[in-house]
Amino acid sequence: MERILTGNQAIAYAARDAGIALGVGYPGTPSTEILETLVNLEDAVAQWSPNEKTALEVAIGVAFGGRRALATMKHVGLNVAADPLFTVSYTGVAGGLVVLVADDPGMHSSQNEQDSRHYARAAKVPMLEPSDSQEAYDFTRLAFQLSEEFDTPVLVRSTTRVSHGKSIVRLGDRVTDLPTAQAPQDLAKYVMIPAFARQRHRVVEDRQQRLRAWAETAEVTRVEYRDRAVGIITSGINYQYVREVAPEASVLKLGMVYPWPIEAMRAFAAQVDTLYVVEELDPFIEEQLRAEGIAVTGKSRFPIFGELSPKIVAEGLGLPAETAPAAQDLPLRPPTLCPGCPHRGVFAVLRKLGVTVTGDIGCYTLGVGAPLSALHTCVCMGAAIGVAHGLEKAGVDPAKVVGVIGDSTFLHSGITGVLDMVYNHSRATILILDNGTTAMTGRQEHPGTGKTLAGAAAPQVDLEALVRALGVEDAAVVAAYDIKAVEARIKQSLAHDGPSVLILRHPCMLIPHEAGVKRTVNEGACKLCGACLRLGCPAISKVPVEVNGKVRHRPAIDLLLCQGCGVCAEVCAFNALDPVPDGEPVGVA
Ligand SMILES: Cc1ncc(C[n+]2csc(CCOP(=O)(O)OP(=O)(O)O)c2C)c(N)n1
Repeated sequence: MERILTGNQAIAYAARDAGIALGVGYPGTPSTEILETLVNLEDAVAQWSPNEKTALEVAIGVAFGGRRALATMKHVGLNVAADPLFTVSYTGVAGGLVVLVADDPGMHSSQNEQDSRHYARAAKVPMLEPSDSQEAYDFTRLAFQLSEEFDTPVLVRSTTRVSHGKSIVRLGDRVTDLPTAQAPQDLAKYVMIPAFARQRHRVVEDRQQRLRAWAETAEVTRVEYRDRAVGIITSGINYQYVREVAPEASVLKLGMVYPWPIEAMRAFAAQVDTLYVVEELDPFIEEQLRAEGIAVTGKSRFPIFGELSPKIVAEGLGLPAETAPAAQDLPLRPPTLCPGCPHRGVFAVLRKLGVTVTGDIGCYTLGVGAPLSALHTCVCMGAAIGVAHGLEKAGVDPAKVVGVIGDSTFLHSGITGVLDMVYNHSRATILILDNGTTAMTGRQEHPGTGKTLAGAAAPQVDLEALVRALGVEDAAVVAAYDIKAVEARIKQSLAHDGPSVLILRHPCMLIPHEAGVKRTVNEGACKLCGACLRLGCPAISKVPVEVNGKVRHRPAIDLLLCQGCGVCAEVCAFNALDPVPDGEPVGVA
């Protein structure tokens, strides 16, 4: 059967067809749609975990139990899951274990552009890298086979273009003969105390050699000889760029990017006059070739930053750049909070209070941008709490520092940060911006939403009770749109001599809802002060008006965009934002 699928969809089909017992992960662009696809496939079971570490541990349990499991995450998620990854490399598996990691070169939606290939080397696990949706399907299925054959977890690395690009996929037969679960019995294999782990390390090193030997002659190590003046070693999406701009060049396409098939690379190098490595991000393959004494051109011609493209590859190979489609000069469209976003008013309050805001990863990171301009740090998921605590230890006045973190991020990795605050007598004030979803990645469920990935009812964690159970006495829930109450409660917490956690609650605007009372500008009352414009609401635009010979700006509200949150009316000191009566025609008012 053939279908047009994204790489992510193809991975989901492959996992289902390989007979997995479970797909498990935590959302993160560009990996999120894998589990969202999987959960809707017949006979497939998929679930979100609170974070990538727990996801991988659940997948490890499935694999220890003799069944196949897929764990999915974005590149930074693999940092969170790294602890179990390095040791499951030692234990190996019973059922196949595949860890799908999706990298984001160019940082379309990430806080760094780490190259996950280093994890394969560091954890000593094989890594496959598909270059289109068909390979995403085939390599995922192959990964399960290799996992069982070599008794190892297998990493499959995707990147944004492979995950989100679409191409035709021929689906294979589904595995129907599924093994029954077995509880693990082999202590020396599954209990990693030093005495056993020392033995397992030897097994891992031996496995590395066997995997390398496999890669030397594997079908996924593909040599394509054409004109031998130029030879290119490449993998993943870069293979497509190379074929597009240098169709005459000879190519060695690596399907397994670790362990490297070094003899195949050496043999290829000997057959071509000039050897290039075309790889995104780090010189991972290039450095290995150099270490083996193989002359190669790589990062001196291709950037270490960002994504490659046909144009960049053409230029690096010294080919006329016109052979590649021209890059479009599109206008920049900086991301912004949605109209009606419950985070907006909170940032208006924080800006007004003039506090230092330690931020976190989520829609609320957009509080950094003008005109809100009220976020001062952002490191990784959960860091808002530790960084606020650390600023206090550095000597910054805790009455002038506020940490902000979303509900999904708090449950992912914020709980231990609050525990640390309580344990070490921090006075920091933390705001949990609870919009009832994981909005940034497209509105996924989490343990605070009361629903599973499959849409079934689930126990809903009570954030306030959780925070109190951690030992926070100054904890409260405040309605996020009520910005006067938000301001008053934040001030109270800043003055409190101990750790404080406020849960600012209103559902995300992406959750289906009825709009509130929309607003329109009362031109007679408006004093052109700009307070509403400084909210940065996409529904409010600036209209130039002439006043006493000077150009000033009057707000105008697009009633199609307005969600009726009322925050603009709350910040207006002149009551100039009138409610629009029900049934009034919408348009720009
Ligand atoms: C370790 C890690 N995993 C996943 C992601 C992807 N990601 C970015 S923000 C976010 C969560 C956002 O949800 P929430 O904290 O509730 O804030 P919201 O976007 O809803 O405001 C996720 C999962 C990431 N950046 N880092």
